[in-house]
Amino acid sequence: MKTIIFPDGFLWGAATSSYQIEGAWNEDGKGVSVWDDICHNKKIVKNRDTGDIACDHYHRYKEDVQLMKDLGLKAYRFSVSWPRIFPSGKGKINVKGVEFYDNLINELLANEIEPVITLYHWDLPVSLHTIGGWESRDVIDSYVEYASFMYDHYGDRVKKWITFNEPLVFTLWFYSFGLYNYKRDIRGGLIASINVNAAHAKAVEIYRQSKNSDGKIGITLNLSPIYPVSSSELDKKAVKYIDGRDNRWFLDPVLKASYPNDMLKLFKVIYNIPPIPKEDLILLENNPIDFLGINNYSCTRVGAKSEEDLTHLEKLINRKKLECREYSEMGLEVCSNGLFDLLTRIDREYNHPLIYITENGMACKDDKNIDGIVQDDDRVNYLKQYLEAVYRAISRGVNLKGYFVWSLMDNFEWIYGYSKKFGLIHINYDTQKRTWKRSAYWYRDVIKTNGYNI
Ligand code: IFM
Repeated sequence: MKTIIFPDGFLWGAATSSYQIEGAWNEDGKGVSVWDDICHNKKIVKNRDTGDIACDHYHRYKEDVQLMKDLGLKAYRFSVSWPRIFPSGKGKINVKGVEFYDNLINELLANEIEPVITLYHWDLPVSLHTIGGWESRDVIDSYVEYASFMYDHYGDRVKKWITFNEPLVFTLWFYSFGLYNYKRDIRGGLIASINVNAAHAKAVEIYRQSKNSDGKIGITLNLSPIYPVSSSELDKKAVKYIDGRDNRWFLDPVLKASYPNDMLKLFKVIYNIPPIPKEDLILLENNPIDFLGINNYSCTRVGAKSEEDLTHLEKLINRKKLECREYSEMGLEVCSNGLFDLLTRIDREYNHPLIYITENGMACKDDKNIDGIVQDDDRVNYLKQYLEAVYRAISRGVNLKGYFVWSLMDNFEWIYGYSKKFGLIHINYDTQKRTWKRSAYWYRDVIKTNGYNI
């Protein structure tokens, strides 16, 4: 048995997002978000579930902060619902919505839990979606207006800001399966991703100019280590392209103020994307981040059967399960060494950035309750393995200062509705009763002792 002890001051946290937990979708003047619209009007979400009530966190935030306190969390990462603050995306502010986050932040601070805010975790005000969503440069200005308000109003108490959560997912992936308009539109997704990077850089710029600029600002990317299914040259090329699309396309702008040349060429040939505006690159250059948030759950295995395959990037992902590996309920391979590879690679190739793991966790079956504790041994094993990889990376010199479990509690898992559960805390959606899982007790002890036995 080995004991792992993390460095002093390591930031132990848990994460959630507004649409996934808040509920109160139309209360107190909140505007409609794209996810309200998707859930109400499109037949895409499993069981036609919606986030209308979700975990009812909007009304139960005090009880939830108490849970965090009992867990011993040092930090809580949550996102703000943009349409709760600006119901139409810009212009008139909704005072009640502003008050909700004031109360939440004050409650966290009163319990010595650091609030970490994600400005955007996918719930775009629907009025901005109708003018083109992230494909429209006008949305950048509205986002900057929103961010600016947030820093001015909450920045005296909030000292860690995340501009966006997982741009890869809400641009390239959502557009490529037609989430927003039922039309596969990878080109649109690429244009959206370019605009999001510009919005990110502007949001960093105005943070530095705000009256509360004494905190830290970064972005959260979902990143994956990419492995070839064989050592053939074709498979290695496949790795380069998927790594280019899913990792470098997002890392390079925020850490090198550039876009990867190979991908620019490929995307021009396949999707005829326009050139990156010069002013975007200048903005990115002038506005570096303080930290990189990394969300990681698994690894990606890829391969190509022919040169022709290399121009259809989706075909390169190998979705066949390998018999020797373990998989989560999301069908994702448990691959903690992959996180180690990813962290050491980013450290090496991107000049030793400050990193927080802003999400990591597992969807697993956890419907047994013994003596009042929900049994989720698979999740405990998963977290043990992944935290060990984090520890190894830190020991190798990676500048990693904190870790947030996804998620504090079970919640609305997007197109999977409530069918996938990631929480440390179980939610009974009929009664809204919160019940601790075994993983919650385990994590509480990890935080208390700043480590664990493996
Ligand atoms: O629930 C999501 C979250 O919103 C973004 N990152 C991945 C999580 C689990 O799939």
